Amino acid sequence: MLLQRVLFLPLVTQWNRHATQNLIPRFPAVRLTGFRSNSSLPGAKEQTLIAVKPDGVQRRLVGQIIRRFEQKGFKLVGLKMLQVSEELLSQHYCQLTRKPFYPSLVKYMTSGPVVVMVWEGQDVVQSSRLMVGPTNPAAAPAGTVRGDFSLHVSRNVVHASDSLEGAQREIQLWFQGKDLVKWDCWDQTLTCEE
Ligand code: DAT
Ligand code: MG
Repeated sequence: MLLQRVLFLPLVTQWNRHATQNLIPRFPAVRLTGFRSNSSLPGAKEQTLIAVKPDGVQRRLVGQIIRRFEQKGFKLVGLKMLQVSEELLSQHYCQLTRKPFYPSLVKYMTSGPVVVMVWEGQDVVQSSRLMVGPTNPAAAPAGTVRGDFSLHVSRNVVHASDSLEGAQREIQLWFQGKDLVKWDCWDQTLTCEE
């Protein structure tokens, strides 16, 4: 019992402080003590672009995909739903525009809305590629999004940036800086060692 109090009381107190701060935004922000930031870790502030493609949205997979990234411990800092234009798509897939499958890729990606997100966290670019799985779902292991939810490369449910540079480029393409939210996850010291 004593151990429980020692372990959990500071956490609950910390949560209450954050909850109170969020619920009463008109109060001046108070610098919270005892809540260590892990932002100095290399890769800790990495961000990546994840998009649920039109087939994923139509199949109501958005929630399940978000859940996987939340469960892993990543932080959602941007989210929107939109109908993609061919212009935006051609910038997003600028390296693929000469591929023979590009016209059908455009048709598929503009066939309905997409849900685009920016996730942040330690090594999020590489980790999310592993979570999403290889481009061809036939080669994607069970447990990956593509392995669990898709059959064919032309309908592979989700996009994930493939490199840090690619992620930065794609995030700037899809989001304005003001649309990304800076916030502290109260449990960040539980998901990552300082
Ligand atoms: P990834 O989405 O894994 O980064 P990519 O960037 O090479 O893969 O290709 C972008 C998308 O283009 C991919 O998710 C699905 C589509 N695509 C790629 N290769 C294809 C192919 N051979 N036939 C049909 N669509 C393809
Ligand atoms: Mg790619």
